[in-house]
Amino acid sequence: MATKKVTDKGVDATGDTKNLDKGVQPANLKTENLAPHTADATGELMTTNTGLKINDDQNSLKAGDRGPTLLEDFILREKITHFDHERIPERVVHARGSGAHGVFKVYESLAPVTKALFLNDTETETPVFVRFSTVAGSRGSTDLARDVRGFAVRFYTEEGNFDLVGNNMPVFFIQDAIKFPDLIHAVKPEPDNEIPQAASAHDTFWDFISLTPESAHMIMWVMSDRAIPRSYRMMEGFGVHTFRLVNAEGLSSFVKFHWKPLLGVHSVAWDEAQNISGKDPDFHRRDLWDAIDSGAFPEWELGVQIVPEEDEFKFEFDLLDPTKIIPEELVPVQRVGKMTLNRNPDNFFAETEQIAFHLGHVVPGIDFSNDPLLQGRLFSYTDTQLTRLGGPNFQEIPINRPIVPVHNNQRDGFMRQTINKGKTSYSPNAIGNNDPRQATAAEGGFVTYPERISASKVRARSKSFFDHFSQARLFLNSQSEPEKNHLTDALCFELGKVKTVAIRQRMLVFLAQIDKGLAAEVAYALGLHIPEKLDNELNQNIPADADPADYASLQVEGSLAKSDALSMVNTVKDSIQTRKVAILAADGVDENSLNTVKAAIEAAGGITEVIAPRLGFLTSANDEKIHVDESLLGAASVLFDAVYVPGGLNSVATLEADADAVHFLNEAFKHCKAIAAAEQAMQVIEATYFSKKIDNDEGVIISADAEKLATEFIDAIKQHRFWEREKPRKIPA
Ligand code: HDE
Repeated sequence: MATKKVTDKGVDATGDTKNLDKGVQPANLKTENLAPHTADATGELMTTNTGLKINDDQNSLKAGDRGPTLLEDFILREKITHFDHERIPERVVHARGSGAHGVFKVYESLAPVTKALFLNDTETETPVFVRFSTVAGSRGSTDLARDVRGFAVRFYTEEGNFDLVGNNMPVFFIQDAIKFPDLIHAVKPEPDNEIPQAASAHDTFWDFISLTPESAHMIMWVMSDRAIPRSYRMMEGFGVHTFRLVNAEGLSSFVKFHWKPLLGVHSVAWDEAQNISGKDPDFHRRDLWDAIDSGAFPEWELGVQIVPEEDEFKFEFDLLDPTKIIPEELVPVQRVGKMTLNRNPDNFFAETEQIAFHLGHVVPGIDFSNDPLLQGRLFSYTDTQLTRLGGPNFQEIPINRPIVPVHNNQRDGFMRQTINKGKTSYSPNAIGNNDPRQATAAEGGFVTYPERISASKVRARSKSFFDHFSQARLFLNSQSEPEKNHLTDALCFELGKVKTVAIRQRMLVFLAQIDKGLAAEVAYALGLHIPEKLDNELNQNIPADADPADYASLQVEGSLAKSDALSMVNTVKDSIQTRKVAILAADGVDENSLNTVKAAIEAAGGITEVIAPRLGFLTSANDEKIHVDESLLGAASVLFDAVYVPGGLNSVATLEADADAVHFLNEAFKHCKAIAAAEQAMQVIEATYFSKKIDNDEGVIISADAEKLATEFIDAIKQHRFWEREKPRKIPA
């Protein structure tokens, strides 16, 4: 095995030069730490695992060239045996994911609230590894499933690993970890026929939800467009639970963690998501990889909402309840640092698959709250990883190693890598000078926050967790009209796939408690009436001997009617960085019309692809050759953010008659995307069904002046989508 050189400039820590011309990141402590475990076969001879050089890797050893294979063939046996054992179990949830390396830096010291060094020192660049994921689907499932996205960040700090294992939604379906297996069994494919894959639109999921009122708030998020992001790079992240920060004086405050993407929060349309799932199931994975590979590094700001300990009971919801947010209007999100993802993994399995996150990986200055969901998670992660990674030594896998030394008395087990010296593996010991010794707090030893607790042991849910609907209503009321329509359509779609009418009916009662208008719209689409309240059936999530009345949801009128932070309409719309623009063209295209707009989009950070009836080169009106990136056969409008048709009489005539080109435009219009055409290309637009609807549409730009068109087109792409097109509700294509 050849290991790579570590240098401080020019070559990154893995010795990889492929990104050098793309502003490559210098080596950091984690890339240095990975380097000795990285192999590069460039220019090397092939060997067996014992280092024996292999002379023939094409043929097995046989008794005569037409004879049987010999058991003696250790080269064949080694190769096949390894292959036979290549697979490990996928994650029981969040199986489908993509990862990347990066760095984090805090803007200003957070020493007043936490002693965590990586949040104190503005000079320290902390290496990170991030894994984004969907929850329900298997490893090979589509990226665009309607689902929550995992947003797990590992900080390799100088005090050990800190994992912030969050999601792209700030709340969760359930309030107690003991319900997690039920939730996941309900959403996963049904156990008799393993259908459907990566989808919540089926009976068992909605059966469970309809009986679990605490899921109301999360259901609003999952039915919103947040569940179908445009890109991992355009999602918010949330730690979900309330955590605890502790400063050097031992003073504690509560904290909610946020990630705010600098590109804004954007989603695709549901019809589009379903199409992307067919055209490119790796859409998000590819998008993340390509962005980092091209040097367009994704960035997020870390946000914190800090609540002083004495304000714990100041809110109308319980800070420990993971189905509640702290509205940003009540406690503003302070942006305290920035994370940049700047390096793709070298090997998906070794890094993205083998990373083992755990929210119990903390550093001094960060501690837990008593959120019962958080408390259960503290058990689950290591437990599941013991099976997934095959034993107790998975912390020695390179991606899981901290950048600081590890010393303790844990020993042996399958696949132990470390060769621990000495006679002692116990503490206290005198033979070995009592090493390794415990660290004092001053030396950085972790000391649990001495929270005072005096209570009886009970299996119970706190009454302060019983308001299930007011924040669901807050979310709904904070959505713009198009967002509300999408949410309603999502519910109609999902419940429409549910076969059992009683489940649909229970869901209508459930929804009516959030909003009668919403329930009425869904009831209409399902061809049902909203039944009278089904009191005793609604909340089955109660102990066997309890009086259901004691567990009835509290109907609280939240004091906040609306929170702007909950609507994606209010997100950042100031850039077209990495937005993909399709340029439809054919032989005879007007070069100036094509190149002026292409150059302007690229100068603004967008990506263009020329799409033509066939691959190879186009011949422009001036006989110049123009490279074609995709043919109309392979391309699809759903893989782009916007589309442009340049002029050129012959090109325009070809496209007008090409059904795929016209469909491309129709579909882009349906999905509310920015569309531009040179005036000369008007006849292509006229071949679409929407040509009569473009007069007042700010997202359709037609001009004879290529420069003016480029400027207006770029402004339109920044808007992301023109949802107002969806009036009355749907657009044909
Ligand atoms: Fe997880 N979760 N989870 N979860 N979770 C796992 O751990 C679990 C929850 C989250 O990219 C598993 O290594 C329980 C909330 C992410 O590798 C498992 C409960 C949030 C990932 C597990 C929850 C998350 C996981 C499966 C209820 C957002 C993927 C594989 C108490 C704050 C991490 C693994 C990655 C993965 C358990 C609820 C986020 C089984 C018991 C809430 C991002 O241990």
